Amino acid sequence: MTTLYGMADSGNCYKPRLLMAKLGIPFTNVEVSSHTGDTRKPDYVAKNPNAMVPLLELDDGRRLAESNAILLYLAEGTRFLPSDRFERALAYQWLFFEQYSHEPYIAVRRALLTFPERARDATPERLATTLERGNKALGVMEQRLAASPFFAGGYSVADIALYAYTHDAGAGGFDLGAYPAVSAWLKRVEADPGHVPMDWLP
Ligand SMILES: N[C@@H](CCC(=O)N[C@@H](CS)C(=O)NCC(=O)O)C(=O)O
Repeated sequence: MTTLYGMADSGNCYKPRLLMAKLGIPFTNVEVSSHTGDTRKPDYVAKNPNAMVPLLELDDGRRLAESNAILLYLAEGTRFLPSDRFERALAYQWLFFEQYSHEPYIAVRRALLTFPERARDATPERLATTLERGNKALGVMEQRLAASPFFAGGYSVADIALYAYTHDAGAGGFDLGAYPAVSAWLKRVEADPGHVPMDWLP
């Protein structure tokens, strides 16, 4: 059976869990947590030299890292990857945006404020930078979602990737009330059939 190495409270790991739940793909979940240092232990690093979760392991033993690459692999041939060439490129655009302009600020600020082992990194400068850049990312999303119900045509991997940390941005000190189009989109994502919350496990 497919195995997902992941962390329960990681948005990056929630992305493949959410998509596999929606697609009805059975999988075994193996908790490998950075809180306990398990992501850096030799037996796990032998599987993923980048020492991070999520990691998808297929039945035949092949492994795939990077949450958005895993989403694209799982979504192939499904409604979650647009068939139109331009909409598919838009989905890629928003996946890259998520990793470069969103996750490093919105997810990291949440980790700095809520993960005990990250508390020493939560300097005033780091908190200020992540707040400013995270709000910039939310502003970009607000502009897109004021004009379009989803990021790339219909509901797609782009929405899953951006939902993962945006829905819990409040834990990182972001005020989602200032972003009405983003808030309305969160509800649309949650209303899509088969949605499961972040703490869902198979
Ligand atoms: N770009 C990677 C980022 C993954 C990532 O940041 N994973 C964190 C958990 S959310 C991790 O494994 N950290 C390991 C550690 O800090 O030891 C992805 O999208 O999969």
